[in-house]
Amino acid sequence: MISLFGKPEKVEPSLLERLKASVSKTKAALSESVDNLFLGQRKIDPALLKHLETALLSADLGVKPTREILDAVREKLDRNALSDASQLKREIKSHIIRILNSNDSKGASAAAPVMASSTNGSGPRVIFIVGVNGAGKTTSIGKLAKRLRQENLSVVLCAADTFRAAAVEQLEIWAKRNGIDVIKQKSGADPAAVVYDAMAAAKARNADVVIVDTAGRLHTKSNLMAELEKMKRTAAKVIPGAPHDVLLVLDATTGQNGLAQAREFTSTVAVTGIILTKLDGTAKGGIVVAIARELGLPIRFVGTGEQINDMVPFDAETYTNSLFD
Ligand SMILES: Nc1nc2c(ncn2[C@@H]2O[C@H](COP(=O)(O)OP(=O)(O)O)[C@@H](O)[C@H]2O)c(=O)[nH]1
Ligand SMILES: [Mg+2]
Repeated sequence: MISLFGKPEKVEPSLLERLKASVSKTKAALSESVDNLFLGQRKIDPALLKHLETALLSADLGVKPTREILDAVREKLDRNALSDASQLKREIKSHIIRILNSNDSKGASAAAPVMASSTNGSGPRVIFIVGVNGAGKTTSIGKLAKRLRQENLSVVLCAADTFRAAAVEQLEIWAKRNGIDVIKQKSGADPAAVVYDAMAAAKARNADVVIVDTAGRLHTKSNLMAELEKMKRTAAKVIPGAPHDVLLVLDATTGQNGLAQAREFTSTVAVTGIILTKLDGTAKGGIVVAIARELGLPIRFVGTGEQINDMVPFDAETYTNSLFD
């Protein structure tokens, strides 16, 4: 069974280690500060709650989730249901998991077609990768292709970021690592024309999946969005129903700024899921909570480094546990 877009049944131990390492900074900022709150047997009082609020906000959980968590904590306190750090942590954890899981139903609908794609002859599954420059789109495509290849799926890459010559070359490097092909044109070509070629090639070859790399020039926002629309229409003409997924790549180190960018994208393109990159470089891993809460989109994968295996399927419990345990 292809677990690519589904809930991972079990995150492999090696991946779990990688995830743990990548959230270590966030963990230090969050979990340890919760522990510190209780040093010297402090009681849970308003001052302590203020410190907790600061810890949650500085891990970038966002204002709304932080307020919700604090409200829940206060409510339990009023009922004398919380007395020590471990109970407080458990309460925070269960809230975070609830927020992270609240978009799962949306995830489920995206999961099924991936699994069907290789068997029911409905044509290749088309995945668009969108996001601003430098977010990690091309790198994530390389990692995603690796996962798909491990599932024995045939993959075609589409170099629709035609704006920079280097972008095509970079995609080709990842293709080579995966032993797969890139459909490309000259730099400066119409991205929709490249999409057309890639769809036709994937169909002719009976490929299972096509992953489309796109440009991310946010400063020409209306052009970019018009360009994306055109690419989507073109894809659908060749492969009905395409794109089946539009994954928005977000750089975790940009924190709340990244969230603002994400809103720009989601307001114009029908994004179906998030790949959150560079979790390894930030103490602001709480951004996953803000994303789930604010965007209402499932997080599919998190990037934990620059190498081909440095991507972990996202799972709320695993993620939250690695933050606190
Ligand atoms: N540490 C780390 N670096 C990453 C990750 N994902 C991407 N990068 C780096 O981010 C930079 C930009 O990535 P790229 O894929 O070119 O972004 P694009 O412009 O969106 O296609 C590169 O130097 C990547 O190696 C990640 O999960 N962790
Ligand atoms: Mg790129």
